Amino acid sequence: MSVFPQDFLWGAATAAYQVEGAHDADGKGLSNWDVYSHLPGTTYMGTNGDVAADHYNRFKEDVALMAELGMKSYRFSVSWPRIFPTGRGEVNEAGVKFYSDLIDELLKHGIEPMLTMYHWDLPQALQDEIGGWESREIVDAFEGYARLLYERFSDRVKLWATFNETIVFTAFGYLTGMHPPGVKDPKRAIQACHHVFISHARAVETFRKMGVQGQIGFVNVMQPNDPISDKPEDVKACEFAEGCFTHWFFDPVLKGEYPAELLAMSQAAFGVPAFAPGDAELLKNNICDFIGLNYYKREMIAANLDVDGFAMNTSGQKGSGQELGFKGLFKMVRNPNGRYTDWDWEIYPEGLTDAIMRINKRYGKVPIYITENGLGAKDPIVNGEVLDQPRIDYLRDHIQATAEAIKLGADVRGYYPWSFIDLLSWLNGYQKQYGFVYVDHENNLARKKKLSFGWYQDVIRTNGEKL
Ligand code: BGP
Repeated sequence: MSVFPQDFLWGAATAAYQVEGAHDADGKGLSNWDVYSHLPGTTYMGTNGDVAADHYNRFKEDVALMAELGMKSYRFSVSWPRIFPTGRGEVNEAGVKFYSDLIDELLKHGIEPMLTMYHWDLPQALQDEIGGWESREIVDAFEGYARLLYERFSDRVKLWATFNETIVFTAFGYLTGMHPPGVKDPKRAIQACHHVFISHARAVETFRKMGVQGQIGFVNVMQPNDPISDKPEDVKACEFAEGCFTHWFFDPVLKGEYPAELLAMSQAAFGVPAFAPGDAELLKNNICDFIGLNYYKREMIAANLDVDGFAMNTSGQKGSGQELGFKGLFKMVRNPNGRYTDWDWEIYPEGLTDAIMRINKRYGKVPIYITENGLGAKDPIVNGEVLDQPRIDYLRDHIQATAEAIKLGADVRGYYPWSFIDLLSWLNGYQKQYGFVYVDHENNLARKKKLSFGWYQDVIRTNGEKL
């Protein structure tokens, strides 16, 4: 007997900027990524999502492949500037039609849509006109966008997520400067992040006021932090890292408040987050229905008196990453006994069981969807076949880790590997692949099923019994 419930949602995920292409088609406005990726030196070898996997034009072919794979659900994101070219005001009906057609096509094949409203592609006009996430005005703009999505799609979409990985687009966007708008300032990062939580809460409030039938959640990445040794200074550094990376991002949406100690520290050090009247109540009254959990790796943490900086391996040359850290607080260090990908991400399936159970412990039995999990690799091609056995091994071990958590009592309702099809990796170009479907960039973006495609087909068909 499978430990996965009968109605478990076996799916796969993508995001608009990474898969759609057609960046200026049919009235779409520019996003922050359309602009940023064209600035010299921002992405791996200058790669961008102008064309990506051309999913915008080939979505019917892609949905047919999803159906062949047996997917029960598909997680995708909506590009805000496709709907509102300048972020608010006039609606671009052609953009609405694209997602409406996509949703119809999915439902025609019995595939349940899971819609993410914001997977990092902000209308550039909102950046230019109001200052993006740093501005309080963004809350109204986001609520207007959310409302339009509910009006047009809630007759067919039942699973909604507001934001994808707030830690990444706020910390990379405003703290390390690696994502748009390329700012490096903790104070600005923390306030931008606060506006995301408030926008989320407002979108949840509107969802409920409008009586939308469905569930609304928030997607966070979680990399469980473990201390590199049992020395008290490493354990303490690790607790602090877990607070910053995990509690800061889960507490506001699952408890309706920030972790008190960290909040006090942040306000003392930087004067932020600054609350507007009503913010605390808004957070408290709009706890979300589920959490989307993205899991790729864990982080080993050590006390840190020396490292100050953030330089990632974006080339896929194993070992080229540097130690990352915040001086005086903690650093992320390599596990001498760990297995690593070519991008220096630790492969640690037990960490997924751990991540799920840490959520359970802190927040109770909240419904969880694993909204991303996967192996980024340069897949071997032998006689024209894409033999991605390492991906199969990775996913199998992580599905088992999910089963473990279910056995321990967690309410896990779905599993969406990243990604359905090969697509753009934000900072790592097209050579870091994750998909079940290969996209041939030398041959007009032709689709080809990888070895993992047939394997995942069996997993879904047997409800996770045949791994
Ligand atoms: C998550 C993002 C995805 C995806 C994935 C893989 O953080 O939500 O959009 O990109 O990570 O990351 P990468 O492409 O950097 O390997």
